[in-house]
Amino acid sequence: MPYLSPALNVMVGAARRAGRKLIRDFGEIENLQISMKGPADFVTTADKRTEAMLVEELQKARPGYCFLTEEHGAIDGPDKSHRFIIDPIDGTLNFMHGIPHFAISIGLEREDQLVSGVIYNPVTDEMYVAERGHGAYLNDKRLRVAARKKMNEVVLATGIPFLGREGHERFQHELSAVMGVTAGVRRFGAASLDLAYVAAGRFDGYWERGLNPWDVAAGILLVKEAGGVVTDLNGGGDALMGGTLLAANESLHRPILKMLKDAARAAG
Ligand code: 2AM
Ligand code: CA
Repeated sequence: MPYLSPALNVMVGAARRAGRKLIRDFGEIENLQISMKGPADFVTTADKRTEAMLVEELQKARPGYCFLTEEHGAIDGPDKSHRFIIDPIDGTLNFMHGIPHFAISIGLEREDQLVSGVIYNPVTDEMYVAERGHGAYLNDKRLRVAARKKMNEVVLATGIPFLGREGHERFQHELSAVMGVTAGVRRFGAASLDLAYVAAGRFDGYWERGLNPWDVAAGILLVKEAGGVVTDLNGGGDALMGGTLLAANESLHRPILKMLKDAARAAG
């Protein structure tokens, strides 16, 4: 059984409740695909409402904590030593298209250190939790990153720079370098779940640029507590706020980092 600190317990409860509502919203989405207007406005509303539910419940249980959320940005509180980092729907584009691969992500920082994390996929009812120093779990199962060492056996996840983002050419260089030596690359569209899958040993690694702290806060802790290594794409410790990230097991992290750096350099 996972160790749930009182705060993590509150986070799990909030994610479950918000997840139940999100499942009903997701059912509606399927009906909206065929309408001319599409589900965009509905999704925006669902996103905002989910975030409001989470913030309200967490605020009630932990009055005074600060927040950093996708919809509101920073919400200041008197207790500066604690901060919840929330993504109400990570994988919004999937959600909007009726693709059942999205999650609620909640991280908690104490004194600027990630201490608790929850990633919940309400469709599959997969609840990923991690508590600093107490390991990472998927439901009741303890997680460990994959042990694979041979590059030709690994499956890496990534994110493709989307509409309006720079770096398409650099990404293509990175992708062809990785494609040439690995067993395969996956792009599922929800950063939090990519990290959860690394923690679960499903993916051997994951890299992406253009990330926000709420996409990755809980996932960084999950991977680390599952024995993995997480850095930014310079190899430094700024994966949470720096916008770039590489997660992998201890043996693969360094060679993958080098490969990506070389490819990015070649792209100019
Ligand atoms: P979001 O769904 O919460 O916005 C991975 O590519 C990450 O980028 C996702 O976790 C996703 O988080 C974010 N993202 C933001 N805009 C996106 C877009 N237009 N397409 C794909 N991902 C997007
Ligand atoms: Ca997100």
